[in-house]
Amino acid sequence: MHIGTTLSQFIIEETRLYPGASGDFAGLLNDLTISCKFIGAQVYRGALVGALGSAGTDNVQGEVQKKLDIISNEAILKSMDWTGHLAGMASEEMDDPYAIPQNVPRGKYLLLFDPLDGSSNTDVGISVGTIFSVLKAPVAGRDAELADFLQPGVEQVCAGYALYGSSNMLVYSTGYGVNGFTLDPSIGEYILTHSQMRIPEDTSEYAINMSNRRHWQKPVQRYIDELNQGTDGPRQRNFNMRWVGSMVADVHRILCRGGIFLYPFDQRDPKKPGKLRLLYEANPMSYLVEQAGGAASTGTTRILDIAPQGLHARVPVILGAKNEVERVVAYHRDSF
Ligand code: AHM
Ligand code: MG
Repeated sequence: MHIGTTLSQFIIEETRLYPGASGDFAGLLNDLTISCKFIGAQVYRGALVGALGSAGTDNVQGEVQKKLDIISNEAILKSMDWTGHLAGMASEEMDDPYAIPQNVPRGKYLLLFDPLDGSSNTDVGISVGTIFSVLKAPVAGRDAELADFLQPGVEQVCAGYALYGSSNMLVYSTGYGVNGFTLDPSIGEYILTHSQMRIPEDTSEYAINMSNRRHWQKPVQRYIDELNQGTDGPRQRNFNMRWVGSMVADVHRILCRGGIFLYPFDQRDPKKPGKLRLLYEANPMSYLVEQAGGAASTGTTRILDIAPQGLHARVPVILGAKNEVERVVAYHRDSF
């Protein structure tokens, strides 16, 4: 049996596209995949290793932390902080950036991550994942400062996620399209299985938490209401809805078979213009979606152009099939 292209081989071959690459980035990505294998193993063993349930603590967002949130966060910190590739790390689960240990050289990259996205789904056997974003440190070789992380998404040098679903999959992009790898547990390697993933410009499938309808602004209400009217409404065809409640799984479905995902502006809490966080959820997913031929907007602004206001800033997210995202943007334009 032919083994296929391993992720390690793919990373090294892709790095050769960058003249003068030192190998630092390839090392960083390889080390990160080790934590994705570890986290996946903990998620799949679940109750067998006592990993389910709440940890009894809150994170900076005021959300209850699951045991797996903390396990996953620690796994990434520990598999990355010794490598010498990073000047700092930031995570959904930590108020402030994580400082690299004193005895380790400071590298030239910054790693931002949501260690376990969709963790409210861990106790009920539903897919979850890890989201990551890599930036260049403005000054290599010194400790990263908070301001160093506040770069717009267009500056990302790599973005991706690991999905702990029916398989453990690693999907990422460095700006040459989006490729997906499936973990072969029998050999412990991610193997290239989804080459150059593309999102069709049109779709008949959407993802949104409908229970929030009353909190949305008019343009999103109009868009979703029209989809729901199906053949009886202005779109004159039926649309199907899916909502996993794990962004990684919802975005993965869109990369595999198309669709549009919305976690729009929400009028519940003026301090939170959306639920999802810009730096480690919206930006990496928007980068992947654009690399796959889709679009990503808040409704009024391209997500990758936003200047971040803080490490845990939240933004409205509308991403996926280009023509559908453009339609939602046009509805916003019409109404303001
Ligand atoms: P988390 O990072 O705390 O898991 O929150 C983010 C998740 C996304 O994965 C998902 O799209 C969204 O929250 C679901 O929110 P809701 O429960 O409001 O439908
Ligand atoms: Mg999340």
